Amino acid sequence: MPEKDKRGPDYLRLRYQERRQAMGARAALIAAIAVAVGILLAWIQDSQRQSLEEMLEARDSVTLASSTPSIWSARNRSNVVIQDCPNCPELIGVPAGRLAMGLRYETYSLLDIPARQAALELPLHWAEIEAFSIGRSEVTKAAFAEYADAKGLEVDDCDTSAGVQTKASRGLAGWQQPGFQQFDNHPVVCVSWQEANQYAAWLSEKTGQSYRLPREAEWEWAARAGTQGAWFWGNDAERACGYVNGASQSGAQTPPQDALFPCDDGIRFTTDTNSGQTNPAGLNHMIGNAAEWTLDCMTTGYNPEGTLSSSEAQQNCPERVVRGGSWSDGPVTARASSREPRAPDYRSNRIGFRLVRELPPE
Ligand SMILES: [Ca+2]
Repeated sequence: MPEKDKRGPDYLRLRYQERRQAMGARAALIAAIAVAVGILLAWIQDSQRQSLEEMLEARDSVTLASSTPSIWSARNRSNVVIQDCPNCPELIGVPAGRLAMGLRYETYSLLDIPARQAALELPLHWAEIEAFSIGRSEVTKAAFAEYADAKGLEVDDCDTSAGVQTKASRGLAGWQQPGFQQFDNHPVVCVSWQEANQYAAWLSEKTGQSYRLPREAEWEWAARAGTQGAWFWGNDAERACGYVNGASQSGAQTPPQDALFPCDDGIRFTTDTNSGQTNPAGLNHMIGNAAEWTLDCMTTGYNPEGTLSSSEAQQNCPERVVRGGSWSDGPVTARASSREPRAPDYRSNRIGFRLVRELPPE
């Protein structure tokens, strides 16, 4: 039989109170540490945001004073459109120049861009651009089909989680069936970075010309075409539906990646690559419709000395840069300076591409 506790109820009550006090003190200490950590994190975030804002403001004054929109005026722009074969891109010449590349303070504050996303688009820096020519539209489904037929390329694993009514899926969907209805003049989507490059190589061989994906700086130079706003028509998101096939009110049933444009374009998925208003360079759908692969390797921010990465970095590159946003993106993603990192073998029904040809039209 166990021996009875002789210390009595008072002793036990005392022990109990002591234990409760000790637990209370420990809880108070943990709470104090949590508050201190919270304050520290908030301070770090605040100082990061502050330095981001200082960087943006300092650079903006340089940019806006030095912009040269006149080379993009209709008077100075070449109206020559060239096409090397029936399904080849219709090419428009883009002048050489100096691009202030990256996020402007006005855009950052207007759209309340998350700090982590903004950091990818900074610092604002100068990029020297040589003349080139670029497809006035995204590569179409019909153009890609010619290549896919020639190479026997089949439907393959494509991320159709954007905008499809059924559950998010990956599997049998591919460029032929991206999860929504498309016509021949729509942009091809569900094409990986590798496949886009292979298409460019095939087209180069076929035409004897030099086709490739745009460098990221070339893409932004052509998309901005001398403009400084979030979009080529300015900073007014309500006017977006006259200019961009992004996620607008008619796409409200689909889960967008960010807030919808505050207007209705009546288009839910992709649309005719030659439709809509062109930008001052004469290009269609640089923003929206299909988001577009570029040649470059993603970096966490820009090298302020220039944007060209070393060839070594380009070869061992885990993620390439996608630009312009798509039919399923709202104002935070579908704009001139936003950057999206994607693995080179990734396929999505949001992402297609357009090509450049290295020499401008004569
Ligand atoms: Ca596009």
